[in-house]
Amino acid sequence: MLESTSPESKTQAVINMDSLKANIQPHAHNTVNRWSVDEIVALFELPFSDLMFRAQAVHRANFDPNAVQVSTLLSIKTGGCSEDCGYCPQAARYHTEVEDEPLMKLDDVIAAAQEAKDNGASRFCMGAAWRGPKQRDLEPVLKMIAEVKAMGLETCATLGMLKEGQAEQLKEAGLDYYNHNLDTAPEFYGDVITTRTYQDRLDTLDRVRSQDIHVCSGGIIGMGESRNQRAGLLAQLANMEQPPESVPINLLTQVEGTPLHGTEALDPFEFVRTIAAARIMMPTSFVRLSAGRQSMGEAIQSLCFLAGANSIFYGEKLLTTANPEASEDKKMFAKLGINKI
Ligand code: SAM
Ligand code: DTB
Ligand code: SF4
Repeated sequence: MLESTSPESKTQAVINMDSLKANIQPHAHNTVNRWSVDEIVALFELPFSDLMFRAQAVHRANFDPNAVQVSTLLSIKTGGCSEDCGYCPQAARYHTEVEDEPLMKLDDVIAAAQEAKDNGASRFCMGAAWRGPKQRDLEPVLKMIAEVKAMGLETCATLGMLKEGQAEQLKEAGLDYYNHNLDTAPEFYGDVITTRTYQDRLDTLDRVRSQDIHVCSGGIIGMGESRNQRAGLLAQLANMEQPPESVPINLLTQVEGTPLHGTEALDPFEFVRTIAAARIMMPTSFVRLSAGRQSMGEAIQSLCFLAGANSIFYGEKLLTTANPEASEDKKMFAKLGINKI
């Protein structure tokens, strides 16, 4: 008690703050100064409070700490996908409750976007269960993007791999963000997906970046990967020449019928640590607390916000699985003093 109020200990506290600040300067994003997996694992290994303090300091230096961006997701084309992503209920080859549905009609998409806007979402993200869009699929989606943009919402799409020339068309239609996840570390990737390569994903992100569309890319935690592999995913994202503006960190939502159903559940603190490491490594990116909120409860979600998460998906459904009701999120935000952006 005496110690913590003595002038000497105050000086000590100042010295520690300074050394902490020196430690949290963002890594320069160049070829010489990249995050190594060992450095990232060292972050994960910090005592929990130290890691949270560092993440919060980085967060406060770059963002309003009480503001969270909200996006609403809509599955414009559900199910029947040709790919074999081991976590995904929409893959045709797995026996889940998700049915193959046709592409939604433009008017229905506009109505859903209006509802999202009325509920306070600032971005509307349209997802399709495709390996990638065929030209005949892309054309109606371009119309959806243009209409949603005209409503004053930011637009985002996640349609799978893009071929030469498709990012140009998306840009022309008014697309602000393209979501395409790396999903996991290169070393674990082949255990989860075999129908597309890691390089295919990087190529799509390059096409998006080349058209000045904002990049949204992250991954899934809790698929049975090791801590080193969680660090490996973050290294891939943070070491990009230009890291993604938006980094979704999904907790695996286990769906019956998918190969990853039954995977041992991840300790929630490890998920919070992943968010904190992402925040420290990508100081100016939005880190999105994505899938998995439904199973987390408010206490773990609050730790995620403290760790630097500053974006969520808002609305009762993600693509095919449940998300907390918007009314519940409103109550949670009010309790925590969080403002939506
Ligand atoms: N089909 C497109 C693609 O894969 O690029 C776009 C939609 S896909 C569903 C978008 C992302 O959702 C996946 O890359 C994955 O990271 C995430 N996702 C899918 N199923 C999930 C699950 N069960 N739990 C957590 N995240 C999931
Ligand atoms: C992302 O990283 N997470 C969202 C969004 N991008 C497209 C999707 C989560 C999907 C969860 C499983 C489902 O609802 O089907
Ligand atoms: Fe298809 Fe996307 Fe699901 Fe993979 S994640 S199976 S590509 S919908």
